[in-house]
Amino acid sequence: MKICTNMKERIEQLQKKINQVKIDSKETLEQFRIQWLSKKSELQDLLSGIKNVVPKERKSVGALINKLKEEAEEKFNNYKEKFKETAQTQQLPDSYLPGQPIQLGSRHPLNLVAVQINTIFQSLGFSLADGPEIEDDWHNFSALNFPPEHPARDMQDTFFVDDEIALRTHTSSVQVRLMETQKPPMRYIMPGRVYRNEAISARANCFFHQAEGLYIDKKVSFADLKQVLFEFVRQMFGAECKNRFRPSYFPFTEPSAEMDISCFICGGKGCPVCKQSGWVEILGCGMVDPQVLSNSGHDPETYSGYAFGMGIERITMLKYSINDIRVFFDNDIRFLKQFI
Ligand code: 2NL
Repeated sequence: MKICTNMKERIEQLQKKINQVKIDSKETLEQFRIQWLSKKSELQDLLSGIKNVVPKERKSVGALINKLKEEAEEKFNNYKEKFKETAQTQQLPDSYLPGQPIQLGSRHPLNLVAVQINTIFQSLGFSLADGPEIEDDWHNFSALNFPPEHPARDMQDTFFVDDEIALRTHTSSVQVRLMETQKPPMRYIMPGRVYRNEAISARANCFFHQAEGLYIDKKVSFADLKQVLFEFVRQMFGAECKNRFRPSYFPFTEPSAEMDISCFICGGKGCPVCKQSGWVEILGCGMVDPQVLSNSGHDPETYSGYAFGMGIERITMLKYSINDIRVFFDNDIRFLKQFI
């Protein structure tokens, strides 16, 4: 009899306990299943203890335990259903929600200007060319008429890998490679990165970018060179832009010249950008030296050619009024995002 009262009390206690269990997640639901519905649960324990109940009471006590078990199962199934539903609704994407905007990058200003230079010269019949950034002495210096004692051959000015190999100091090395392998007429524009062993400042970096052009054919003249460069300036800086040529010197061209354009900041009146002169230098050029032609396998009696070279950073700084070359390489997003 005592056992029976104990059993009923225990059943009531368990019922209270089961009712009090809070289920608010899949995890707490699983805990509930283990605690109340598994083979090791207290309810199962209770059922196995039924043999100790006096036979008279066994039926009613058994019914109470079974009822409790059913209640626990019902509670479990209800929550199981509930979590299934919410899991399903969470999985379904709401097709009416606006999409997440994709953050767009922007083009680097040097790339914008390089592509613009390429496009202009391509419209004038030039083809794009490319070449190695690590060069041998022949292609970077000797073939281009650099005398053995030229300062550019010094460790102070050039990054050498060993006696024979260096990081190219200009894209002319690629032009030499083209001349060695192609037959005239040839007309190439060659943009690329070049390296100089210089202290980094607002005006100089240890690497920068050049675009160089080369045209070799029979009867190429300085007048042809001027005409192509006039058209480049017209398309790049506008028809109102004036220009002038000044004599200059490069080891690989003869005669050589530098081209200035009227300062588009002040319109030629004088300002800090043009250092009050009204003119800004944009490129160097000249007729390919006959020695350079024969160095690369062409008879200077039959062929002539012109070449020009410009710094892409310089053109970009002029175009966008940028006064410090280092901003191109800082990768500061506040600078870069201004260019679309
Ligand atoms: C400058 C001047 C120049 C060249 C580059 C060249 C190439 C060959 C033969 C002859 Cl293969 N010349 N290139 C000619 C004149 C000037 O660059 O101030 N560049 C930034």
